[in-house]
Amino acid sequence: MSVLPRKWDIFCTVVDNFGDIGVCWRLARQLVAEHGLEVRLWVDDLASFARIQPEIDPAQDEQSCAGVHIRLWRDSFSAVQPAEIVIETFACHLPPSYVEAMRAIRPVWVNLEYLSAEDWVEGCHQLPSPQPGLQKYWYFPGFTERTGGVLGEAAMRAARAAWTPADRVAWLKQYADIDAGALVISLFAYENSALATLLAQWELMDRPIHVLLPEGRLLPQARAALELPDLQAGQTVRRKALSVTCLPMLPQEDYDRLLWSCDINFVRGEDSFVRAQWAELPFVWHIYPQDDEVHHVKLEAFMDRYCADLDAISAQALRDFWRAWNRGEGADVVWPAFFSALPVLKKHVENWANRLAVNGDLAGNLVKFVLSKVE
Ligand code: TRH
Repeated sequence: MSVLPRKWDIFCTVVDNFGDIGVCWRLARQLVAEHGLEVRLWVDDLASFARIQPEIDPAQDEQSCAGVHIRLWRDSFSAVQPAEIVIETFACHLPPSYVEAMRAIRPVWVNLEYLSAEDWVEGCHQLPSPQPGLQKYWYFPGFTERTGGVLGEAAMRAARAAWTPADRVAWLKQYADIDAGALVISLFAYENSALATLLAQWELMDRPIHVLLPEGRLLPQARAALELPDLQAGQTVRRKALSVTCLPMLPQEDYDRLLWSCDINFVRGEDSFVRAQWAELPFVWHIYPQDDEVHHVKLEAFMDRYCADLDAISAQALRDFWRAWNRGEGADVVWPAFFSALPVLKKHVENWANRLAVNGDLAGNLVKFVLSKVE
């Protein structure tokens, strides 16, 4: 019987934003916490890392956090002994000297890819990708049992299940003074030209709306729409039914708690998108825009899967709102239908999360795959 090798290296380049390190950091921590592995995480941008995990010191080339050994991945990569398992994330190109050293010990080498709901993913998942003197494998996260699943730690799922309405109120209170009956919305997104008219629409709601806006790429447009050029983290602005509180960047685990505490979560990219699904509350996905517009195909692929067993009216409301938000126009026009669908969408996301859990989580599935490849 094969024995799971304990030493793992994970390589992460931060292309932009926080999703690359966000995914790698969760994976590394989970491999240590739930599988008892020794993980070295190589990252080329510690400053971005520190934004989601404040204990990280960007000035330290080597440090440990949550049991993970963290190393700054410099261009001038000095020779190290490769681990027994090597995870290259998002095709990030390992240092040539490291690959050379791998030839001597022939570790299991996996390229962990980006998450997509498209059908072709099932056909490519776990395929070998032969390299001179080495074997590499593709590994694809996804939403079906023929993919690697999505990241979802057992501890997070237990904490989410135990999160009570009282926890929610107490947690939110740290950041904002929120009316008891308000619809609370977290709003994490890229720049979006649909924002101004959507905020204007929310001002006119019968019910109070409280928006929690993480500081970042959407903030300049929020400042312009609210005519408050100095709006910054910690401040709240009120306009008729609408209140907007700008939040500081939260540590990653607190960002989960934010998602568990809102009525609707606007999320983006890859990692927050997955966490919103585990939060089991209605969400709106702003997909990472790509130059060749291929993101629209990916958006439709996810909506097809996600809406497959949703009633026609709620599915249309979701599709219309997500499309408008991703197009950057007309979200205000389709908001009323989306708002009406919220009770159904809440039940729906709970069922969806239960089904996701049946596929197993990405870290656990990856461990099983690696074990099957150990010679
Ligand atoms: O930041 P993102 O847009 O990340 C990415 C990158 O753009 C990447 O290059 C791209 O390939 C990928 O998307 C698809 O969105 P994402 O993936 O949601 O990552 C955000 C991370 O930031 C996530 O781990 C949650 C974390 N976060 C915090 O820890 N605290 C916060 O306050 C917020 C708002 C986010």
